[in-house]
Amino acid sequence: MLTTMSIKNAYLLSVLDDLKKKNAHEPEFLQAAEEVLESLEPVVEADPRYEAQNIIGRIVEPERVIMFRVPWVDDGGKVQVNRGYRVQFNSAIGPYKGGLRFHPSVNLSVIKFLGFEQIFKNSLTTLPMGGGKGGSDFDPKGKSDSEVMRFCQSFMTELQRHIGPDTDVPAGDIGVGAREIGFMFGQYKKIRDEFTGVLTGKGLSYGGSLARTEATGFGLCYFADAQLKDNGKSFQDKKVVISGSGNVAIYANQKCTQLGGRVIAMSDSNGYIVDENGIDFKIVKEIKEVKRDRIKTYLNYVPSAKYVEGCAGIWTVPCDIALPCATQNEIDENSAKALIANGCIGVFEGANMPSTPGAIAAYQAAGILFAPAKASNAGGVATSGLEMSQNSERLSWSFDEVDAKLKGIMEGIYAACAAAAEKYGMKGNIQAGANIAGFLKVADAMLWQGI
Ligand code: NDP
Ligand code: 2IT
Repeated sequence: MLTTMSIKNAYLLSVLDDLKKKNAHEPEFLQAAEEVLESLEPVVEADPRYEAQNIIGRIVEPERVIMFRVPWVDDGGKVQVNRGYRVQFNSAIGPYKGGLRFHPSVNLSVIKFLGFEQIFKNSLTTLPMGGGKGGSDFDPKGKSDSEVMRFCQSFMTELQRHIGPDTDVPAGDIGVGAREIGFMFGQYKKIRDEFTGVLTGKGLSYGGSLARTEATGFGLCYFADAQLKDNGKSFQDKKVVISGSGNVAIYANQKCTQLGGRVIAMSDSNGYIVDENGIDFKIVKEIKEVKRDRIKTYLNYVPSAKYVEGCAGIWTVPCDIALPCATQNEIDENSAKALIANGCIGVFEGANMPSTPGAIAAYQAAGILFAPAKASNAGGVATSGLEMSQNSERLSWSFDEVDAKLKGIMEGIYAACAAAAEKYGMKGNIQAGANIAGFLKVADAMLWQGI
């Protein structure tokens, strides 16, 4: 999997070598770490303090990993057990912050890759948030609301002792939305007897922020729009393919349609739909948020649309712009080459690490635009940061106020990534710029705080 290896710096190579020995069974984590370390080569060579203080060796090691048993009773009275995780990766610039993922594919490697990425993403937002991530191999799909509630209560019964509004503030991710956050918040409050902003993505009636639901998808499009404009392009009249049909995908559809694009394909893990007239995000919202149904039922609303079984084929649908918003490694080298051959001008990542190293190499070789997840999907956690601010001052801001702050943050992240790339001799390489800009603030804080 790690095919892009080009690090020459001896210090970075020794850290990477050690990391591979210690984490040999964590391919996703190694993939995420190697991608960042590669970008940091010029930074480490320019400032000897990072090696002298072993900042890189420290930043790749989580401050704390918590793994726990989550027992619960299903509707048939049978006792089930899942595994829960919280990886508290780095608290140099603020309390640990990052989502919880409930999906059968969750394991320690997946949670560590997500937690590691979150360190740099949260730094890029400019808000005071450290990096963390958690979740479980529990699958909410096909479970009743009562089963989901009992699972969430059991999960929080253990997690509550490790988190707090100034310690660690989880939120949603795949399989964790408003329903799950509500059940977990209720359980935290019961056990701790505290009404605090311990989770973000809360319902509006109990401390949630307006625009948090839309924030990741909207933020992705604000970022893409800034990058397109900087390159003399825009969403106007562009054909857009969006993978996934969950929280990020739905609101990416809404915003890029507002910006003049036409979304012609969306997917779930079973397959994808194609509607050349443009997919109405409101129908997808109804299918996914209200009915919790499959994307193929879009054909009941729009019989002229097409459904294709299997999700990977979505990248063969000719488009101008690709917004991967489902999961990690969903675009491999072949899919990237298919996108490029069909004339795609840019890939802007909504999901975390959706492009394999081979796919990224293909984008670079073709010279198309590429926005890396830790920059382009930072709008969700940035708005979580705004939710924390509102909770702290016990006030709530209007939708337009939050949305305007989100837009400003995303434009600022694009500018910071572009500036860092240029400063370190890689003008236009937003991937390297994101890693460098995200790293510098955290590393500086670590230097100030001592060992
Ligand atoms: P949701 O659970 O709301 O939706 C996930 C979507 O992706 C569903 O359509 C799901 O299909 C699809 N999907 C999940 N796993 C796979 C898979 N293995 N193969 C194919 N499709 C899959 O999650 P989100 O929209 O919240 O998250 C999507 C991505 O965005 C993730 O990578 C997440 O980490 C990232 N992200 C989320 C943020 C947020 O605020 N929510 C913030 C930043 C990043 P199905 O229903 O069939 O499983
Ligand atoms: O990957 C992510 O940035 C998220 N799932 C959002 C995290 C958050 O704390 O809002």
